[in-house]
Amino acid sequence: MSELNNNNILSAASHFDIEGDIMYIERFGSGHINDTYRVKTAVRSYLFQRINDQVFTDVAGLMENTRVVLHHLKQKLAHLGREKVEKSTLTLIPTDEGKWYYQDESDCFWRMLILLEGTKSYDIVETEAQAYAGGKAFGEFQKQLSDLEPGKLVEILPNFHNIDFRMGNLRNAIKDNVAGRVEEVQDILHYILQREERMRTILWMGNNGDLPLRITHNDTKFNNVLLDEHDRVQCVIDLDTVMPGYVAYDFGDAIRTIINSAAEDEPDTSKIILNIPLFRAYAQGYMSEASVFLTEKEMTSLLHGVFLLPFMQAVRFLTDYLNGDTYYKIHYPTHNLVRTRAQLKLVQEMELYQEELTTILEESVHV
Ligand code: NDG
Repeated sequence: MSELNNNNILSAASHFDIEGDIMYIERFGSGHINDTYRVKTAVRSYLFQRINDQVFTDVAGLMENTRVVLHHLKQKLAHLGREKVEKSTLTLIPTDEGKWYYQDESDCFWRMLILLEGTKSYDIVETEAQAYAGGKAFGEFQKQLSDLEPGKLVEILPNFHNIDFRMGNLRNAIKDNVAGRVEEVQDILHYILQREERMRTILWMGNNGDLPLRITHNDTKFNNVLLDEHDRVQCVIDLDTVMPGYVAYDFGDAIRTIINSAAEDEPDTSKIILNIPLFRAYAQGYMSEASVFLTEKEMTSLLHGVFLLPFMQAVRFLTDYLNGDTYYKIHYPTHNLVRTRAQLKLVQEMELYQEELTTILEESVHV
């Protein structure tokens, strides 16, 4: 996507029905896909985003999904009153033509949301209370959407968590070798291929009819939960990938960030160790909401998700590295390689603690 200057951003922002004159606009957040800004007016703050239309090629479908999901969530919470609803769910601001996104002259796509003041998000979880809150937030999110017909949403990124699809992309990247980097990653490829078969369990269970398709979030990094000043859940954010999926994907992706004592892209892999108490706290928080709707087989699938998601994330980072870094935003040339190694270290650690993780999950179902 093209570089933006302040005039482009300001001019796009002026097409939305916001309250008050714009005082300033600044970069915001640490997302890898969209460009995000905070727009401050004399009245309040807004979150303003340029949607990455190379990733989300169907922007109209994406925004319609968001609208349907938000409408459903807001209806579920309506009994709590308007103020609470606005604090606990995202609110889209329409354009002055009454649309949910604006397409500018350079074909950039923009959307505006209310920025929830006084909230915090964490890239690394610090306390068990936060981990529990995160589990509860995503469990509740799935529960609230469990009566929304999956067919009401477009599968906005088809095969998003399908490991066969991701391995296929990796194989294509190896074959094309556009950046000439295949030779230097032989050890990693070997490690990945050794584990490929085992990582197909969820896909296999799903294809067998053992797992119901539900509406899932599909990007349950811990920093996609906003907490209030007392570390209570306030709102689940980043609804771009909400679509039909299996609950184990959400569980595994959350654990990927919760259990890791270091950042997703920690270059020193010796710092990547598992924080087991945080795993237990997340699992308990999740089960406190989800145990009422999960089937037995879904419960057994959760552990497979815990292994699969860091593995799949490594496959995706590595694929992007081999393709010359065209998907994720990177901050230095080997960033995707460093991210790959960090995710695989997590898989390795999880393998060491598999028995403990299994026991904790079994126990948290019965708390
Ligand atoms: C982005 C990705 C998400 C991935 C994460 C890694 C999309 C749309 O980065 O899948 O897990 O930090 O690809 N989102 O949020």
